[in-house]
Amino acid sequence: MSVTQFNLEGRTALVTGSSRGLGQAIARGLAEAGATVVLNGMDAERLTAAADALRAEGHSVHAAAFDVTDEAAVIAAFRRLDAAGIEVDILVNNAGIQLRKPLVDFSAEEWHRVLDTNLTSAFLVGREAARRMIPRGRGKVINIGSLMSNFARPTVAPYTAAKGGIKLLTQAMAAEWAEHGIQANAIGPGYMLTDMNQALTSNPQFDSWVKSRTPSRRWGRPDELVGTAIFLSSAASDYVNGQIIYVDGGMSSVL
Ligand code: GCO
Ligand code: CA
Repeated sequence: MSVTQFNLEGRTALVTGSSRGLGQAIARGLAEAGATVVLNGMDAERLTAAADALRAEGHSVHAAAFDVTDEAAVIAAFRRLDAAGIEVDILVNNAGIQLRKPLVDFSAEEWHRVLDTNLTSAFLVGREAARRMIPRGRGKVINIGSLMSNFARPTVAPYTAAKGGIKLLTQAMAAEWAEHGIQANAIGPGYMLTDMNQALTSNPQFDSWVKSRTPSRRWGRPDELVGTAIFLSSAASDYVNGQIIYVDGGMSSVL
């Protein structure tokens, strides 16, 4: 075993929802490990700014603006990557939204929007990536789950259902794709300091709940997901499949 197993030189990683938050941190980390990264987002301006920032740091970056919930857009985006000779060796299904309210107050439209963005997208993008990885006999799929892949709390039911689905979709991907040399795994972030959680970090009660409920007694930083993302993107994890690794300060393991 040598540390070169963690080297991603020559590999291309597509990270969905990577113009900010966890996705941007993961994309930066994979680039620092040597990968060429393909950033994705819906907002072309924000995506260009994120790509320019990574290029300014000396990394090899492509930007692919497409809606991960729109099957035709996903298919077209992969066809554009094919035409540009860009092979996705590593896929990080990170795109996600959060809506918080009592379940009885959710509309069907809001339910579908959360499930489409947080779960169906991993199927749509994963399917296109796997259709190209299978003939190559290798590939890495990393689905971003959550502490909520295994635990629930009030007001985030659609998100929790989607992240639970991500855990088992990851296992289903491993069940079908492992024989083709593909490893599909998940990362379950705990409470991280991201834009999506702004409403929580600025709420003193919630902030003290997270700190009392987390053995590490603090929120996580997005860059603290990078090591696990590099591990799951690299040869170091070639015999790891269908797993979810919680990066949560111990929250999911300790009462
Ligand atoms: C919430 C948060 C959580 C975190 C994270 C925990 O409202 O409880 O949004 O869902 O974002 O997903 O793993
Ligand atoms: Ca390649």
